[in-house]
Formats: sequence, C-alpha cells, structure tokens
Amino acid sequence: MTKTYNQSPTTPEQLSLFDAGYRVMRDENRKIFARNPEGIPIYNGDNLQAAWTACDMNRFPEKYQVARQQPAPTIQKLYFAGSIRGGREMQPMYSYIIKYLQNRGYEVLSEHVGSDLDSSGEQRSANEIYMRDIMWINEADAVIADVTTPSLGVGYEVAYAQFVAKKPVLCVAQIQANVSAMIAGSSVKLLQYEHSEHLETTVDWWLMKLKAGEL
Ligand code: 6IA
Repeated sequence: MTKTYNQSPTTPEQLSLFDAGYRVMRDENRKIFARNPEGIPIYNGDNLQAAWTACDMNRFPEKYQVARQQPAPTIQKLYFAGSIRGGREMQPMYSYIIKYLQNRGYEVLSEHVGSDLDSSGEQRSANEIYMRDIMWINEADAVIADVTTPSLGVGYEVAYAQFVAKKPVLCVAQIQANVSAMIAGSSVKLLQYEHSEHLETTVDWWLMKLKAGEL
C-alpha cells in the first residue's frame, strides 16, 4: 500500500478549499491526487496546481460554466479514438465521454466510436474507413484517445495525430489498464482515470489547459 502525504495549502484559495474538506495528496512516487469532501477522487496526475484547480472546479462548477459552454473557436472539433476491433469492453465509457463532450458544445467527428457498431451495419471498405478517419484527424483541433483497451487502430491514430498531423493529443486510460510502453513510455500525454466522473474532470482539465495555451 503506497503512503500518501497531504499537501499543505499555500494560497488563500487553497486554504479555503482545504477548510471545505478538499485534500491534495502526494504519494511516494510523487504522483498527485485530490479528493473532494465526500472522498471522491477528482484528480490524479503530476501537477500540483492542476490538482487544486480540479478542487476549485469541483467546488464551484458555475465559475467554469462559461468556458465549458463556449469552447474557444480554435478547440471546437475533437477526434475521439477508442478500440473497435481491439475489443468493445469500454464502449459504454466511450459513449459516455463523447456525449459529455457534445453537451459541452464540442463537435466529436468520430462519434461512431461510442456507438453500437454491430447494429449500425457500416458497409465501408477498410480503405474508405482509413481515409475518412485520417481526414477527420487532419480536420480536428485535438485528439482524445482512450487507450484502456489495446488497439492497433488507436495506436496508429495517436502516432499519426501527434507526429504527422501535429495535433494536441491526450491519451486516457483506466487506472488498472496495462497500457503499452509505446504509449506510456512516449512523449504523449497520458492521464489515468478511475470512473466516468473522474474522466470528465480529467478531460475538462486538459481542454482548459489547451485553450489557455498552457500545453
Ligand atoms: O484497431 P481498431 O479497430 O481497434 O481501431 C479503432 C480505431 O480505428 C478507432 O479509433 C476508429 O476511429 C478507427 N476505426 C477502426 N475501424 C473502424 C471502423 N470500422 N469504422 C470507423 N473507424 C474505425 C467499422 C467496422 C465495424 C462496423 C465493425
């Protein structure tokens, strides 16, 4: 069991969050976690400031409402990548986060990744699928890939988006996923999540940083 150490608040805002029951902790591997007063994990990463921001977002969601409902025009179209032939176990999570992003006003070009493909009867050839997906990555302002389920297609898309199309890329994975070293060991941003609400916060944080030009 890894030990965690509470991080002391250093600003009046952090102190107020601390007094309200929010906790930011660091473990022996210098990983940073935040929990809300109900003990629900709301941040897991490596940035102390982002952990406090996640607490603030959790406490005062209305403060972040405007930014959420009106994404900056430069980050409007997202490409979401998730396993198809690699296995569909995570499909409900893909569907959940795609709907969440759409409700926030983003256009998700690849929304089919979250749908029940078996019943959609998509009749395209492999080359048509490839050409359309590559075109969408080129058109997207950013790419978010769930890499929990290993998938050749998602790995290809992540590398293409990062190195060929030169798009901002976020990889997300469930905390217990055994993510390939070719993703976990690469320069691509990889954030882990525990459950759907935590995934929302993680994606929100990354998009907020991206729009603020801080990535
Ligand atoms: O290797 P995978 O199949 O797991 O690759 C998944 C990734 O490649 C996803 O992020 C998709 O964007 C893309 N992709 C792979 N296959 C398809 C597809 N096939 N349609 C759209 N995108 C795809 C349709 C076949 C289906 C009816 C079973």
